[in-house]
Amino acid sequence: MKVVDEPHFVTYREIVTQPDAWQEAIQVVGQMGDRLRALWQDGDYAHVVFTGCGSTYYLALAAAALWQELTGRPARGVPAGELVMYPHVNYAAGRTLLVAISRSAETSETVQAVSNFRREREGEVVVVTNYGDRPLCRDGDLNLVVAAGQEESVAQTRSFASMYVAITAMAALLAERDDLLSAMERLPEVGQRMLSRYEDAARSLGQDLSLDRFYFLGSGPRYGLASEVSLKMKEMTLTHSEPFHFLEFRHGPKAMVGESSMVVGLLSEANRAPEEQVLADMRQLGGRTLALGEDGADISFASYLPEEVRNVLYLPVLQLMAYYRSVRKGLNPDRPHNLDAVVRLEL
Ligand code: F1P
Repeated sequence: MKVVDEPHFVTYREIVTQPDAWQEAIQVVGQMGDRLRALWQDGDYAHVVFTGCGSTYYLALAAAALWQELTGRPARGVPAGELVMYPHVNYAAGRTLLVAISRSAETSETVQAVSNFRREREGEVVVVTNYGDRPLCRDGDLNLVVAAGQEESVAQTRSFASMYVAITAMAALLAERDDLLSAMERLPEVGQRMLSRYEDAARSLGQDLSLDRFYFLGSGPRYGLASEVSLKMKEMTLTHSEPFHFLEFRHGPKAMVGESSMVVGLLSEANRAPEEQVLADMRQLGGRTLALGEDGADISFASYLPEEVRNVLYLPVLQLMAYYRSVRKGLNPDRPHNLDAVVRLEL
């Protein structure tokens, strides 16, 4: 049976309704504000570890970079499986705040990492999830549950963005940046506008099957997000795709660039010139490029929001591009090849 080339899959609905879940994420953090502040102040943490698996590991990477930028406290993102197998190379001495991120709140490695942490380490656990009634939440000192991010499809889109917005709001709150928190209120409206403005572009790029490889470049707090959109390409479209830090791309990976490659740049404000130069160099080599940024890019946010809190805006158009490519390839974006929504293991 031919798959119709229309947005009938739940993944589509999940992508386009995500601004509502962002809104809820901001509210949830607002409601938990006093408890979060008390935990952070009483905890006196030497460092913060963010963990998850797959998409939520990439979220952990993005979250750790943003957290350290805003709060000044050392933070890192580590896959939950690595925390289980190699705790000594991933935890430093001193009290730790462990932030466990999981859409399902039941991924075995994440549940195990949290339970080991509670038994063996000094510190507290914050769980960030879309489901409040699942095993991981039993071990959280504090659970941030964004129910509006729940999903039927396997690949994370709305869920990822909702949890990322929750963590962005939590970082702004604990950094005592009320200016950032109030700016975030405008995110859902900007996200909605971008989805309507750029859906045609996402569709035509997604439907271009002359492209056979994608590279997503992002630096600093954007590397984790570049990794996540690259994973969407793999999961939904079974296409060769890799993420890199911008300047790393010249150190080997560019050997793969040619007319069938698309290099997507998640441009920053502070380092825009050297980042744009990487894209220009790749065009010289015959590659195609797509730039996303606040203004003057192929996909422009025009958000007027501070850079620290607008990173979620890189996601929706690229998720839609993966969605349309999946459908054009005759795949089912809701049920990617070989994947389950939750990985359950005997650990
Ligand atoms: C994590 C995850 C998903 C991925 C896959 C398996 O789940 O790796 O990101 O799409 O299908 O599970 P979770 O712990 O965030 O629920």
